[in-house]
Amino acid sequence: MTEVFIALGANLADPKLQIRNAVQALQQLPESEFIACSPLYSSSPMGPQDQPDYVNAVAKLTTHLSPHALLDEMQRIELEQGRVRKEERWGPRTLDLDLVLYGQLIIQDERLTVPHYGMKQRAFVLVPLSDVAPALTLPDGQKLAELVAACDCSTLFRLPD
Ligand code: A4P
Ligand code: MG
Repeated sequence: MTEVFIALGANLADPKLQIRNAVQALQQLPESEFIACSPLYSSSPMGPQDQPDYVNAVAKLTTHLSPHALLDEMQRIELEQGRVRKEERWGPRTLDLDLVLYGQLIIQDERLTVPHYGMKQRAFVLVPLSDVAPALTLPDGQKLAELVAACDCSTLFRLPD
């Protein structure tokens, strides 16, 4: 079993409900065990500003699925929740699932970049990740706690449970 972390983001069509439904779908994944989900956070959009705030969270699982089989499952869940892939970079979406970490593996191919390329700069990934894995060290040896301490959390708000 490999420990994996998946970042969830949504900013359309009742984002909180989208995240809750996605968590339920992740709980049903084959060959996998759902361990925990962080609290939900509200965050102002990174990228184009003419879109609603996001709801973000991070889920922790263990899995026997390969990284690519897991990505297939994640993309199936995105599509089942009405995701329409548009041209605009960083545009609004009903649900985005990003594979943040797959154990300590480093993956770089045409479908997957793991660790996720933006994770170190994104408070909306780092903070919920540290909720579910406070003692984590990244594959490059960096401590998550140090990245969290250095990140700008000024537009990230924990939502009430
Ligand atoms: N892909 C490569 N690596 C990965 C990975 N680690 N996890 C490939 C998931 N997918 C990965 O993804 C495009 C392709 O990336 C996939 O086909 C997969 O093979 P996508 O979901 O269609 O595209 P995207 O998400 O629109 O693009 P991108 O650049 O990944 O966007 P991001 O980085 O996910 O950013 N603001 C706030 N506050 N909160 C957010 O959650 N999210 C975004 C999207 C923008 N602004 C945001 C947030
Ligand atoms: Mg994505």
